[in-house]
Amino acid sequence: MPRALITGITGQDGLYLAEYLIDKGYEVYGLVRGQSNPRREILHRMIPEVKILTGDLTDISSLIRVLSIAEPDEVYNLGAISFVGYSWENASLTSDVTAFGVLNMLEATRLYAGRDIEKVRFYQASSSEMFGKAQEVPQTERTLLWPRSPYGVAKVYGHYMTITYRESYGMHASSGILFNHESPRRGPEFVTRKVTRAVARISLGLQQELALGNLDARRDWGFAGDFVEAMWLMLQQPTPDDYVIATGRDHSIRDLLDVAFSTVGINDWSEYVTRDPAYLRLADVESLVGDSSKARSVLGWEPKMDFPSLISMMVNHDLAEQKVLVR
Ligand code: F7E
Repeated sequence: MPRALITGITGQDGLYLAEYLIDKGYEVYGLVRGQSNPRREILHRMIPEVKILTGDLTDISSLIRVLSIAEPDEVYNLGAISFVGYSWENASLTSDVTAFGVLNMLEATRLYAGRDIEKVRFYQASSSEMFGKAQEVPQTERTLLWPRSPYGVAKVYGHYMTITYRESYGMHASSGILFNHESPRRGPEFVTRKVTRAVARISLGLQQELALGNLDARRDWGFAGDFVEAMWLMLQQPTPDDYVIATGRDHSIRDLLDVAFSTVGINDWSEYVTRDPAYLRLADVESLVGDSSKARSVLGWEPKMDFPSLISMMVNHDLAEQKVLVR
């Protein structure tokens, strides 16, 4: 039975990846941070097969301990402070976790593997936020990185450190440059879930307004459940590499509003949506769209769910969830 260790297992991607690997017959270990973390209980209820280990990406000794218990064949480093908006307010903490946490995980994995460096395969969750002020359209693995937030800068550090470990130590370390990926498990601070939840609540008469920031931003949004498959495929390749994972189609926040509101039969959303400068970013990433040709040809990966289906699915999930809450 192959063994996998996932950091960030209580997040959206960690949950989908754990389910995916368990279905494939893996023994899955998950790193969970902190004392009395309520997510531990939620994870246990959702996926009881996962073996939970306590540790923190900022504490390398805890990572060495966890690796020696899990004895993984594959390490998926998904743990990060991932909300871009928050990263300006907590730039130092974001760097400690999202940047130096990657170095800690790489170094702990290298020490754990010892002389047999090829015995462990490593996946790093890189991000399209690294492209920031995009220097070409669409973005590929060769596009110049130009991050626009402390989060983006931290991800660039992790990305290059992963490449450095691959090139210095011969580690089987790959980076997935994932464009935005969403699902009903997305946190409500991210714009897709914020919108789908608000639309569900507005249609049920539980909320009157939805306050947003930049409506002109464009993103390449895919389904998180599709994207975790690409992570696994990267680690099954004979040689490690970096891959853009994206749908290749971008949409604006206005398009997102169109699809979400029309799912509940509202065609004109202008009377419900207000603008609040509090949600504007100090430097926003205006537009991102990825070219995943390399992943499609080398990994045989392609996204299955399109944007309208994804957003409608999220609205319908939130309608069901909100109905239970008000019952
Ligand atoms: O913002 C605009 C906002 O917070 C998307 C993370 O998973 O994907 C995610 O980062 C856009 C931005 O995601 C609101 O200004 C307008 O332009 O949903 P988001 P993100 O920043 O793209 C990448 C790939 C990651 O790696 C990250 O970890 O939407 N926007 N109004 C708003 N955004 C939010 N959150 N809230 C608003 O009210």
